[in-house]
Amino acid sequence: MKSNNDNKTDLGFATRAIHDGYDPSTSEGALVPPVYMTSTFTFETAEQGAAMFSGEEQGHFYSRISNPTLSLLELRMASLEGAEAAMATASGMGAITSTLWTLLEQGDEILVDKTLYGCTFSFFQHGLTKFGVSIKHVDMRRPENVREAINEKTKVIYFETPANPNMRLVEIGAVAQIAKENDIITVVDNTYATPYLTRPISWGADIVVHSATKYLGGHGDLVAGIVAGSQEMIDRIRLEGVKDMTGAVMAPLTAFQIMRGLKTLEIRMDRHCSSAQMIAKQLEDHPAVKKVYYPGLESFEQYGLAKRQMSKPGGMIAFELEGGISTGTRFMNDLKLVKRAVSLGDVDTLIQHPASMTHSTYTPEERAEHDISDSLMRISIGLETPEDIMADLKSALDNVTLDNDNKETKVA
Ligand code: 3LM
Repeated sequence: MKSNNDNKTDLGFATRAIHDGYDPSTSEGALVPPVYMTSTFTFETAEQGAAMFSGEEQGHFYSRISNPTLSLLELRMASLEGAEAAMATASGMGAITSTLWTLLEQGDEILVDKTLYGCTFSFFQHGLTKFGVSIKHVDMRRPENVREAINEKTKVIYFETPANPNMRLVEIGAVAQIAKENDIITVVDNTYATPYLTRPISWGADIVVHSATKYLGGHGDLVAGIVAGSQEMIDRIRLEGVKDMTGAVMAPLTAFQIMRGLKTLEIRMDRHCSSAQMIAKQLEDHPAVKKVYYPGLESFEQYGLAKRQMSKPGGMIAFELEGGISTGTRFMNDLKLVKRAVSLGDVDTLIQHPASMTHSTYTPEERAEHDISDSLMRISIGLETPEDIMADLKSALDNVTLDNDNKETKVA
């Protein structure tokens, strides 16, 4: 298939996110690219149809395989990730499952980081294993653990950085180097960072997957995914994983919404990051808070790696309160502006409790083993006035401090 990133340029990130791959003169001068709301495409002749099916002739013929609106989004995502090509999918899980079902076979092993998004963990643990693929979890904060865990069955290494929900980072360059030496494919979930903050392919990763539901869309109004990588791999994922296995294709209108989101990705991320930095610091200084996990804090265990690998520390914060989860529940219920909801990367600030929500796919024992504490809370800092977000959090935290003080007085 033709590379969907043939027109690489030296233009900046935001410029490419706005303009790449589209010339208004090809669409009656329309500033915004048209949305091709069509499932199928007509052939001029029967021979042309046959040639397209055999791959002799390029072109769109059915929207489960390709569609011009999706192709433009794919070109832009490939450009932003620094990849040869990309594929748009129906969801982040659609991107992950389509990729891994393409890459893995019965008898293969996949090495995965210790902490993963709940449904990704479940797909590995309960999905892939049903088809004879074995899973090995390793703590990838230490790349040497990866080298030690590799065996002749290892075909794929998979991780998130920062990891959902505990913010642990993985050094992409070090792990990808070990993978290359052993002929293993590295797949990185770049949902938390987005290509504006981290570009895994530039560090040596082979494939990037995204939940585009999050920052790429950015407005909490769609579910979507992206895979980016070499042309050869994306062609395989398109024709094996998506076309024949998952059918997880994105709708044209969703592609249009994501392209609108991408136009403001850079400025949204700048604001997510600056607000999160301010809020993380103030959370850390509040007496009701036991621990904050945010890559922009000097107290963050992997602060040095965050500085090297991320251009900014992101919009996600994890933290624990003094008093554990019962206190956390009370705290969440006291919030007024901040919304109690899963998902992340939206313009609205969202808070959730991983152990009972996004990561309830892990058993309590698995959560303990995978460093997901029951008292961990996760907040996705939105684009509201940062002082308003902080004021809401502070007022709920002040109530926690009052409660804790009262408990201490009673015990005394
Ligand atoms: C969440 N996460 O609240 P979709 N990779 C990462 C993710 O965070 C997610 C996916 C993939 C959340 C969704 S929980 C029911 C809500 C790092 C999703 C999957 O298929 O687009 O949801 O992406 O953490």
